[in-house]
Amino acid sequence: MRQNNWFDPFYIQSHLTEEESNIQKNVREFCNKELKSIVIDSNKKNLFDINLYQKFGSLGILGQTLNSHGGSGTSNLAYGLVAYEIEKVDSSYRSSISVQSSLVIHPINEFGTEEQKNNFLPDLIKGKKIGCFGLTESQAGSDPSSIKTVYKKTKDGYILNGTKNWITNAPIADVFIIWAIEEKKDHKSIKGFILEKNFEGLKTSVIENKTSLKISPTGQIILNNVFVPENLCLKNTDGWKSVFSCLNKARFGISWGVLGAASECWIIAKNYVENRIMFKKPLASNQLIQKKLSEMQIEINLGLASCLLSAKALDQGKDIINAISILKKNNCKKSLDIIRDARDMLGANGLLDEYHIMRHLVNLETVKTYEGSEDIHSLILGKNQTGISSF
Ligand code: TGC
Ligand code: FAD
Repeated sequence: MRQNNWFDPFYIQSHLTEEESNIQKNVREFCNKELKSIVIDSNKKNLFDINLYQKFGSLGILGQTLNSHGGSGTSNLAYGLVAYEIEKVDSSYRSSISVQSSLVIHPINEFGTEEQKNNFLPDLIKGKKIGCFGLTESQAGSDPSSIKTVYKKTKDGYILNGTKNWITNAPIADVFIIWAIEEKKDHKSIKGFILEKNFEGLKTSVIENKTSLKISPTGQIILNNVFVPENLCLKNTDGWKSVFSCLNKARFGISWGVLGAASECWIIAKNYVENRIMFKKPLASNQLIQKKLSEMQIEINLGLASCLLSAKALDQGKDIINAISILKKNNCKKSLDIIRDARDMLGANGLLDEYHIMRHLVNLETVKTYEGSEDIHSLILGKNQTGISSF
């Protein structure tokens, strides 16, 4: 009999190595066992269990592409597959991994000294320490070049002042990657610093009234004359492109992740319409319903096929900046459309917690916004095509 490969029409699975398949399978099992059972309650209570970080560490999925300091040394493709599996449960859990791996471990590994790597990476990779990445400020979201957090050089270090806003993990973090500028008459330079939670003058607060990504703790970081010793400056950064290199990594993972959320909602909707009898027949027997299912299948699989290509290119060391903007923009948009349709296909039941879809829908409003909003990625692509900046 002909094999029906409706779920994987492009044979994406056949492009994975045995190691990549095993990582995907292990993470899927972990999600089913440890995350699915707590997700609804955690979302209601705005609760992130910090012990999860050590579990992520034991699974080898923090800083997983590093092959030093305890990292698993996996491919970028495996990192994408992990994001895909975890976001099937909730974007908050994928966010926790994205921030730790791409926005904290990556800059320390890429721009840090050997001493900084030895001091911070092993605990971050094991999940014994939690990190956060402070770039955004209230007046500097899409345009980070407007940040006002400043550093001032002193004899043996730096003094930092400013307030970061909308920072994932700020309320639970041990390690803070902080981006700050120095404004002189004729130039403005950016530097990254590693701060720790017990530094004098560093405070955090929680954003409590967030209606999206509720499991993920988000907050402010208030820096009031914080002294940062010389040896905690990320010395090897090179202006804004170093900041953006962290964002590239996180955006790559997000592009896979949102397809996980969409895929989960697609299958929930498919199972539902196959069983729901309306007008004396299953909803799945109506053409309009099948059209929606086919559109979900098309967009998810086109997205996955493109993610696969971009992962392979990244693993070959190619520059995939344009692909990342295409995927971050398109996958978020298409996933939101798919999840909205899935919600619709469940009628009133689509509004209930136990069907998960509404939670994914509101989460993706965050994912569409952070790491470059949908329109910012259009502008990046427009600038790269025409050479004209329209920001
Ligand atoms: P622009 O003049 O375009 O660039 C300045 C320098 O940076 C280089 N560059 C890049 N390098 C590497 N990768 C990229 N993607 C790069 N994009 C730009 C560029 O070549 C230039 O280098 P050089 O050598 O010429 O100096 O800079 P701009 O100020 O005009 O920026 C434009 C824009 C809009 C693209 C940028 O500001 C942007 O991406 N804005 C969006 C902000 C954003 O994404 N923020 C994310 C905050 S972190 C976060 O949201 C975490 S979510 C946490 C979670 O996952 O849970
Ligand atoms: P704005 O920049 O004010 O944008 C508002 C709207 O205007 C958007 O639709 C945007 O597309 C549009 N717009 C902006 N400029 C233009 C233009 N030139 N032309 C046309 N349209 C434009 N940041 C961090 O640094 N670290 C984190 O860990 C982090 N975590 C986050 C977690 C959550 C839950 C959220 C919601 C945000 C997080 N952020 C984080 C911040 C995030 O990166 C910003 O919210 C994002 O960059 C957008 O900035 P903004 O919210 O200030 O929106």
